[in-house]
Amino acid sequence: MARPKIALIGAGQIGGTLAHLAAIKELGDVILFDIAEGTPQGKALDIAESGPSEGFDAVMKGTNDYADIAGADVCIVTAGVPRKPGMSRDDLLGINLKVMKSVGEGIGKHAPNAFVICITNPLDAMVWALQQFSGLPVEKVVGMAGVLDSARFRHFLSVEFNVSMKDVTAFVLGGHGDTMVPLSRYSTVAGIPLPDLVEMGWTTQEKLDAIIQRTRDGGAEIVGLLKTGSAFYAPATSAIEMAEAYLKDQKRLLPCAAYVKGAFGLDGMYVGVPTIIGAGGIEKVVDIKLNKDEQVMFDKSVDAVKGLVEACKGIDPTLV
Ligand code: A3D
Repeated sequence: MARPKIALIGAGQIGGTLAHLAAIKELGDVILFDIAEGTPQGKALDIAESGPSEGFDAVMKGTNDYADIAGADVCIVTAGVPRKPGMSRDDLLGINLKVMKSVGEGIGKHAPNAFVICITNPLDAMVWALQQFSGLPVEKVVGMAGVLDSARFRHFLSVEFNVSMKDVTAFVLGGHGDTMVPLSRYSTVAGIPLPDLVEMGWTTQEKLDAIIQRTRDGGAEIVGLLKTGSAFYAPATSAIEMAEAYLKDQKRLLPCAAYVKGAFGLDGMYVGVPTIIGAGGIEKVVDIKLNKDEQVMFDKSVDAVKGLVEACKGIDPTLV
């Protein structure tokens, strides 16, 4: 059977890391696309030359031509600009919306059957625009944010509890911004929910609150340290986890920015919710029960995403 084809739209920090991970994990042949001439070709060749040592045979190709993504099974989109210190994700909206238009049209024309994972910020608005510009079905276009935000939460919790990250599960829902919603009740150490761990004296509510805030600020913390761009290793790993769930029909239950109509009382919008990813793309949105406080936080986050979507419509009236 032919190897799956993975198209990476954007060959910057995350795009290059995605290509390297896809090669090492032998997920398929990789096409790296970028408008910058030489960058995708150089990165693809560099990664291909790691093949003999690493022991993978996947084809790595860099291109500036959308025709090369033809027939891709998965497209992962990082094209656009990242934020710099002092910027919010929302400051990227105007410039990255224009990028989503050209990327969406390129994918719609050349890879209409792909499962598309958007990473470009501001995430929830960009994945919504990308779906419209591409014309692909909503269950095949999804945003990566919840896996990363939950991974950050899990990392901080595993350090606090001094337990393996493997045993820490966590859910972060809502929009990928300052209003994201880390859900303590649905986050556990080997099935023991965080509120129970506070009662058991494993940590204090104050420490847990600080970890939740650090999770919300996780992206900014790294931007502040790097100074020249934003996080790329963990974002790439998170998107690869989603791509693998699709390619291997794993039916993973992962928090993603998915199109939600009906569940959570929403009337058709992209926002971070628990989803099941398998060969059908987003096969299910898992409509978990929120308590009153969680609902208030989720609603606030939904409103923030709606504000960004309205701003997009103001910039590009073809979006509905
Ligand atoms: P960067 O290293 O700058 O790479 C972006 C690449 O996009 C560059 O190589 C550009 O040449 C290329 N590009 C620009 N315009 C186009 C275009 N029209 N078509 C094709 N390629 C184009 O950035 P990065 O890889 O660090 O980050 C990429 C995006 O991911 C940014 O918007 C970040 O804000 C976002 N990001 C999201 C998360 C989430 O969790 C959602 C995390 C980290 C970064």
